[in-house]
Amino acid sequence: MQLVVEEVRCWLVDIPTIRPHKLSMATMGSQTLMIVQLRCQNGIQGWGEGTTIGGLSYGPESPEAMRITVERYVAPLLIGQPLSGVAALAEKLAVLRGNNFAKSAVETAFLDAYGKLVGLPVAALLGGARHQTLPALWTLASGNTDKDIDEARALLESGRHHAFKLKIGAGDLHSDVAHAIRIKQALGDAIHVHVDVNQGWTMAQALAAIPRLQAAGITLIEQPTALEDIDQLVDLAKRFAVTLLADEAVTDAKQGLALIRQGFSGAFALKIAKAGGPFQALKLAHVAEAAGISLYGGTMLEGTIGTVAALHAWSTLDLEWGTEMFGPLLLKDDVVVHPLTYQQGHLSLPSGNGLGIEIDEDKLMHYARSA
Ligand code: MUC
Ligand code: MG
Repeated sequence: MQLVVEEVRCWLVDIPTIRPHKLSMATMGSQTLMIVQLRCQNGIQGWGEGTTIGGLSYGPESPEAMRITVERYVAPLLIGQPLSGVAALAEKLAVLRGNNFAKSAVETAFLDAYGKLVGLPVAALLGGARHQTLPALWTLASGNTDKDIDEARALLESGRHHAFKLKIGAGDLHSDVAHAIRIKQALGDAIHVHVDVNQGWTMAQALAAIPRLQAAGITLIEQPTALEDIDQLVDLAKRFAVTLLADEAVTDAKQGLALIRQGFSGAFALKIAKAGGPFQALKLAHVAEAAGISLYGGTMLEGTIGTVAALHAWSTLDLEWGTEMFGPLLLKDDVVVHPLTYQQGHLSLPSGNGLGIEIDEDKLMHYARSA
């Protein structure tokens, strides 16, 4: 069946976070969602979302640039062209270099619309859901150890989350390590705690810190060194029993293959934004599976639209390290009618065709920037 896009619209939506979220490269007080709507023949609408962290602090695409990319460069390629599915869309988008975050928003909107056209959920277009719920951890990043411990204890008590990730790499090495160890000790052996350094360390710092984190029972060490220093990541993964998780260093299937060829033996963080959409992220996942690399479902702190898009893709996989699809919970509000269900450490895949979500257009207009 062919989907014909008639109009492409974008909005930039700013939503405050429930508390400051402190990462090595930025402290977030709000998140910008770049929302894409594909208006298609027969009244079908598809919705997508592109996000990043801290403007241009995380990657080379800002939300404003994603919007221009979609409006100026993607829309003319799509409008009026019958497309037989997500592979045909990928072929069209391949003429545009880079800009994977913007492409992810477009691929998501396309999958939503195409699912509505053929009467199937997005997961079915991507291979079929093998899981209706997925584990979802919470990220502690208030910038204060005691606050993080209180936050984790409250979440454990409520049952909403059973596992945590800590954002470190902004402070000095010894306080960061002490912070992680204190939290791990406070939560106990049974609770998975993983740290994300977001490239904050030199190799020497990583060599000093990782043995202490490993001894304290930290279960995953995410992207300790600079994304381009692949040899360091490969070396660290070989040296330590604790699993090294590649995040910024692995975006798409090609980069994954390059890392594997260099002998990387850790795990990969999948993100729809890094790869250029849910379909593209699965290409990386399949390369990793073939090489015996374990997987983790990552987020760019998307709201509900992007989180659900990723969830459809992750539901087709076995993710040894679970997911961090908690983005909507960090936001004070969202642009959907029904929030996602998080309970017992898990997030449920919504039912229905396409993404299975309903957009609240009043909220979208309320939060959208006027220019
Ligand atoms: C990242 O680098 O993993 C995911 C959770 C979070 O707090 O930040 C992101 C990005
Ligand atoms: Mg990360």
